[in-house]
Amino acid sequence: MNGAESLIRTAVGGGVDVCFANPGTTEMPLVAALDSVAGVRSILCLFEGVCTGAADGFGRMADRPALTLLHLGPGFANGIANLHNARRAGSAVVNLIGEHATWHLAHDAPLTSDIESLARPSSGWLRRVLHAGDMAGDTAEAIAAARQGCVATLIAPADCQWEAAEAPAPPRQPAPPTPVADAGIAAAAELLRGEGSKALLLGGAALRRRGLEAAARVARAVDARLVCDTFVARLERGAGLPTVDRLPYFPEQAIEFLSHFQTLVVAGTREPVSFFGYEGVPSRLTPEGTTASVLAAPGDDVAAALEALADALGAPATGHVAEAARPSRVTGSLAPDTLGATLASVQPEGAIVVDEAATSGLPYTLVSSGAPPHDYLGLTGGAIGQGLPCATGAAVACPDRRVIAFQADGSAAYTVQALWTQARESLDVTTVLCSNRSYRILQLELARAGVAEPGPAARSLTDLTRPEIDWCSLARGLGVPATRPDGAEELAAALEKSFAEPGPMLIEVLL
Ligand SMILES: Cc1ncc(C[n+]2csc(CCOP(=O)(O)OP(=O)(O)O)c2C)c(N)n1
Ligand SMILES: [Mg+2]
Repeated sequence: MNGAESLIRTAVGGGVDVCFANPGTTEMPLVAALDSVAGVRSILCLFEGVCTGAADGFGRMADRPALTLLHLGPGFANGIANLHNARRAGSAVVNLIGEHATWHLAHDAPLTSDIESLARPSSGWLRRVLHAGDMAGDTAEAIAAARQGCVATLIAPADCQWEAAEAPAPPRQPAPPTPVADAGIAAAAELLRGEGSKALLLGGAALRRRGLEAAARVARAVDARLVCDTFVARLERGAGLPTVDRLPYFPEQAIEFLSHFQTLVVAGTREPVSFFGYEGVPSRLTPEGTTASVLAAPGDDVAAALEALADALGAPATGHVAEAARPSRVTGSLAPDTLGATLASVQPEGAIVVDEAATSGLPYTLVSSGAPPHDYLGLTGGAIGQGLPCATGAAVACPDRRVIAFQADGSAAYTVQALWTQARESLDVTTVLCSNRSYRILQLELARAGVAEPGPAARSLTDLTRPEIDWCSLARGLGVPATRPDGAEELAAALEKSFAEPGPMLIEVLL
């Protein structure tokens, strides 16, 4: 057995069975090991940002890591933006980065770079393998670290891959989430028993069924609203689940929204801050008159904390669930509101909705709380180009469910190669491509910045015409069938056709 084989065997033994890869020369022993050791599905992605975004989507849906296999510093660097999103999501990911043979490094060959410096900011765990014999143990540690909800990065020099190694390492037990102390539960209960209107701001595991059900009990006991961050890693929502309102994106609106609450208890996330700093607008979104208190931070056992809080408040056994009905079908021309209502009116039970629809997606979230139960995945780190890769990984994790990539056009252009992987792997992904032919959000930001009449540069830098992107041709060229419906009825028919057929499809919605 060589080092590469000991790594793959360790991965298989640790329950890791998918590798999103874009390899090069320094990863050849690992590529060979993916054949000589059974148990890992190798999936080629044509850009490293697709590998990392897919691993993020896989981690969010499978609650265990996939591997990425990336080529030296430059290959890894191409994947950083989506690792940034994965880090913000608390996703389990294990990156394997091939590196020059240890004795070759001193010669400063063209692809040599400081991989640690590139990897540190997005990696919660980072290590360089020093000997082939360490490969297995280092891999087991990387997997255990990732399972705690982090991006773990292992730099594997080529000679450590090809030299002889020992047996694979047994799985290491990941550390469990930190329990919230009784005093913290009691303090939150005390606060929530007080006067005034209340909200719970939820994130992380609080947005999964168990956490949500406990939060809904608390909400019912003290008449509180349930709120989540604007961009969530994974929210279980829909009929039968508690309704959770999204914090508005723009800080003025978020502050106004929160000003309706005297008490804000934060569980599974951090106190909210503005996405950007704007002149004269506070960074911290909690208004002056609101008392915020953190019950459970990310990494804490938030579901158990919410259950304990519900019990401490003597809450009823169940909370309220969504009362909204699924919207009925709409007719008419396609705009964000008719698009959102149409999608919510036909999405199948158990859908996984990956929302990188940006400005076109807002109406959907407002009308879909009564849709059949589904998972909703957001752009946690704000680095665009995440949606199509994330949908790809989610589809690999959940082959029995339909994935809906609800996707803005500008963001799609970063990582459109994901469509090819969806075609090659026959993944059940329906991409709803919101073609507004602009960086619409940046046009709104220009207006917010007081630029009433954008000049030619500002217009050119926020506009996606000249030429207009033909998304249907692009998709077909990458092996994905595509259609451009005209009006809401045709859109509903195209969606239903895609949901009924296996494999990917792209539906271009001209807005
Ligand atoms: C990696 C990365 N590069 C650039 C940006 C800046 N940025 C934010 S939104 C945006 C344009 C989004 O346009 P689109 O995806 O078409 O959505 P729309 O605003 O049109 O709804 C850009 C370039 C970013 N957030 N992340
Ligand atoms: Mg756009």
